[in-house]
Amino acid sequence: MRVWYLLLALMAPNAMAAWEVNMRQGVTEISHAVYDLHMTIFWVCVAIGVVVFGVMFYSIYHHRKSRGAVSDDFHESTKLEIVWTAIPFAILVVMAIPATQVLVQMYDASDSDIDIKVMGYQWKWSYEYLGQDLGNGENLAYFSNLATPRQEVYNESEKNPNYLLEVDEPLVIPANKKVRFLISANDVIHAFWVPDFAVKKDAIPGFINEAWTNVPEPGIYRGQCAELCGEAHGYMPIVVKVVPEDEYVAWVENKRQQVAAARGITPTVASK
Ligand SMILES: [Cu+2]
Repeated sequence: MRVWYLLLALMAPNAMAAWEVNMRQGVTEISHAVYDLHMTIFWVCVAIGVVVFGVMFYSIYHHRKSRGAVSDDFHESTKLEIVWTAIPFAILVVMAIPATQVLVQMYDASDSDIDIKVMGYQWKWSYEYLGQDLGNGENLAYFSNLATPRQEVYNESEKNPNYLLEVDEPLVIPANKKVRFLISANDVIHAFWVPDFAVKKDAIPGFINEAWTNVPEPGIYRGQCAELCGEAHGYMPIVVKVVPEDEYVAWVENKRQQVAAARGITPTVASK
């Protein structure tokens, strides 16, 4: 197996990525906490597996019928039942402590610097920047559509590296700021998923779910709708462009003017 793996890696270095079986570490403090938690629980499971299967295989081998082994009679042993209830219970409690700590952190969307309403549609996303008035009381908002050419989808031209993970208008957020997402949907259930931020929340019509992120490094981060939402579910990617704060401020102002002008609204003076 290993030989084939190496051979494949030598033949096609890009294929290595496809062989990754672990979850990605992501780029935020929370995504690292989630990864570390995942690894901790994984090793607890490995240890349990080694002990349980170790005892099992040892018993099968050393107390086999051909050796004349006679089964012990410990049916309805209260002592044993207490032990095999207490040990898993203790393990679960030990695992629940770090898990709860990470969950509490993930759910704490308070004190955000920027609030963005994310709406799922069949089949695109819209982003509304709360508090960024266009000049008529409405917030700056726009749609983000798939940008992959149809020719690539129908195999009429070669697929680019960001195939089905590219949009016309990305979500733009500043680096090193706490950004809160208010997530909902307009038609059916979608899910807003950006793996690098460890953000994955259902977008449900009539409900507003919260998630947040604070991305330290500027860059382009890609995600997808993670809830089967109909025919073009695979055609509504999420692209988040994280930029330095000053660049973000300039972008918001520019975008506000642009959207207001396109809609014939006289834009107000910069609010922030
Ligand atoms: Cu969807």
